[in-house]
Amino acid sequence: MKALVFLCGLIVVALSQKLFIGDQVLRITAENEDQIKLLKELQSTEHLELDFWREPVKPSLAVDIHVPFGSLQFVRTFLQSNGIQYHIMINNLQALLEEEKEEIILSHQRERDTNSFDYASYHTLDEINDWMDSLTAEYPDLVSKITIGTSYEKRPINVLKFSTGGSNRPAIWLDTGIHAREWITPATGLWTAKKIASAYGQDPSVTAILNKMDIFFELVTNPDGYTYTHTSNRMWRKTRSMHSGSSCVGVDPNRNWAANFGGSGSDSNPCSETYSGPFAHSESEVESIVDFILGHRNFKAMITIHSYSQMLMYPYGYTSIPVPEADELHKVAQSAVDALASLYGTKYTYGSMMSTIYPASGTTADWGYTNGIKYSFTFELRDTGRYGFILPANQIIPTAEETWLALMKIMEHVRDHPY
Ligand code: 0X9
Ligand code: ZN
Repeated sequence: MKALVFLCGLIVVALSQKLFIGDQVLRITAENEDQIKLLKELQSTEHLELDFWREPVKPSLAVDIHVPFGSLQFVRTFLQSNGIQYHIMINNLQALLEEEKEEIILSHQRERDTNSFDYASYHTLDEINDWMDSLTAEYPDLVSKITIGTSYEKRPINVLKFSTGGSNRPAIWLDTGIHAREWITPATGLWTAKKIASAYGQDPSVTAILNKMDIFFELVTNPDGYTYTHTSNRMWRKTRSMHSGSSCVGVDPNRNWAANFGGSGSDSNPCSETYSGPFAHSESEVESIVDFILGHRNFKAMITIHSYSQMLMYPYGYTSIPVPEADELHKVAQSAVDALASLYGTKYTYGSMMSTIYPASGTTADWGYTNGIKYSFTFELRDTGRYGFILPANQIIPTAEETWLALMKIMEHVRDHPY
């Protein structure tokens, strides 16, 4: 009987999930500005329902488009007739998602502690919350969980605090999972949080960081969106809030911060994937962090982790005017990406957000920087587009291991350069 109920449950979940049968992800290499312009026109053709995983910006940067099956013929003809080169990165998105699901079912087990936990698999929000409780129970003198707010759908916004004492020590902020579909980021976050906890008292460098500073780590920064990617639509990016005047759901939480809010690289259309929201900090997921960081008043670093593209970036994201500390931040980024590459040869590009990826306004790192947090960085983890947001689970641990080397370089620099 129990098995039958479980099976029915699975079928109900499966039926309520958005399907992507026959959808493709195309990689396009624009040869000149005219082609970029054409791609932008394509992007604004709403009825095609294209999802630009990587936007058209400049000819040197590849453009990745998730094309629904029904729009494929039009898009292919459009590209061919305009002489725009492309190739198929993902041939059938649904097939890749099925593989991902199978892997989750295979590895699924009720983990009782953070040692037997399967870090090489993707996990649901409930599993992550249970894991956080285990971690705090296993390292009671180092790790605690604080709730800094509530999401739109009333889920707690949890942050892990790593602290060896003192009062209001200088602090480092880390967040993963602000964009719902970027599953590799909370998966990397779990491994990283366990690493921090277990390395204290063992690894002299981590110990020296934690003897001077506190680390705050928000693993699932967009809990409603993350849940939605598990239950309904794997490709969801935004929050799940509703705003008057539109039936479209969600705000891009990486366009919602008060740092050139509403400027270039963000969209005022509520149906857009880069919708900035009705006003800055309209999203409680963003406002909770803002209130927490401003209330704390002693944050020295803010590191926000996204995927994909293999990049490490510092402010600004909305203007090409360099920040006064650009030389220092550039050197820190360089040493971090060098350390990262030393493990598996994974190559990262680095530089200001504006010059490395594309202009965007209202982002986390620009908010951190303009609020006095000099060491504000944005990571874009693996890969460069072969799998994009659907990075196979067997890459979780290698990704976390290499990212750790980069994070350590940044955190050591912050530790050794008090300001
Ligand atoms: O667009 C974003 O928010 C980030 N890329 S993602 O695919 N993870 O969504 C990049 C943000 C980098 N910042 C700026 N370009 N300003
Ligand atoms: Zn992102």
